[in-house]
Amino acid sequence: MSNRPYTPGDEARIMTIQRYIAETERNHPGATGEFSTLLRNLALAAKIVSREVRRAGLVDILGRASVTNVHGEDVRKLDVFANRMIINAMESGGQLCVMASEENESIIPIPEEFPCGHYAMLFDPLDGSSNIDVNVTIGTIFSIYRRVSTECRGTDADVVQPGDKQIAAGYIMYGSSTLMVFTTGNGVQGFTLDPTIGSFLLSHPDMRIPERGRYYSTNEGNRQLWDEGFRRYIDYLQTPDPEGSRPYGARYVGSMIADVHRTLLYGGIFAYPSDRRNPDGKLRLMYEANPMAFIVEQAGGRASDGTRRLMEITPKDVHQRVPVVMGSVNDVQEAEAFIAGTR
Ligand code: AHM
Ligand code: MG
Repeated sequence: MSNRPYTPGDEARIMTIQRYIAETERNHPGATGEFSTLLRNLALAAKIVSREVRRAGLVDILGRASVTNVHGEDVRKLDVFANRMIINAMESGGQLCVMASEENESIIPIPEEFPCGHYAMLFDPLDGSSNIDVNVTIGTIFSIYRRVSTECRGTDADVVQPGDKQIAAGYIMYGSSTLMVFTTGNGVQGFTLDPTIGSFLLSHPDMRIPERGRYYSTNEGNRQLWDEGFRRYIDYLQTPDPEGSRPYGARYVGSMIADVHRTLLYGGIFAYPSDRRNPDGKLRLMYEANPMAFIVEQAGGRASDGTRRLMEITPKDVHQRVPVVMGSVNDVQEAEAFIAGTR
């Protein structure tokens, strides 16, 4: 899609997410449609969560004005609410065998009353918890695998697979607009929700990350807790060079989706390294790091834990944490060199 202004007749070229999924499926002879239905259900779940996120502030005002304050609890617990809505939207579709969520300690089996399918889904219903109540961008992250167990209702093995085995991943960002960005291993597509017609429209086709950027994104409040190598790397980015390619600008929202999305579009680096307080990092491998790594790699970038490719890590636990360094290839390689002490 070009950036030229709208001209009459453009409607014919509009690519909705439904049409995109259907056309992609047509290019896969033998596809049963199960996976396409799963993606369509996800888009629907995204719309429902988006509606609730958009209404949250309003509901809060109404809630405070009312004596009973019936909605107040929902607003404060918007992440729990989003979790419930995604489970509701996905469990009855018949495509999933099991789910896992940041909000649930154990795996989420598909209830007996619904058919079970060939896929497993992990998700973080509303990432960026510190930003939920202050009207700053938050989002949903998802990751989809093929079932590997022989159990129709799935087991832990289905949701604890290496990131390399993902067959789809993406995020829905509730920012100035609602955007759904995903990959099925064939590039990265971004769709913006047009609230007037209730459809996701292709707005960011074939997203590519620049090979190098001008921004770094990390929580510098942790500086004194960082390892020497990463501290030296950030010092390096802040040091002016004669060519003017440094210092880099600092950008940090504190919502991984927003920070990685900006990094995808402008290039640069997003990092949540290990530190003295979080020796394994803060972010979760299975439903935060791996899906975002899949997106970043599919856009031509690089995603590691500082020393090895995130998607090659053999996971042990659905909630395990991992250090994260992702973004433009050249920037991430440079960070890895500082972390390894070779620069
Ligand atoms: P959450 O799952 O509790 O929302 O935590 C994950 C979030 C990420 O979105 C973000 O990158 C990071 O935590 C920010 O952490 P910090 O506040 O320590 O900078
Ligand atoms: Mg999270």
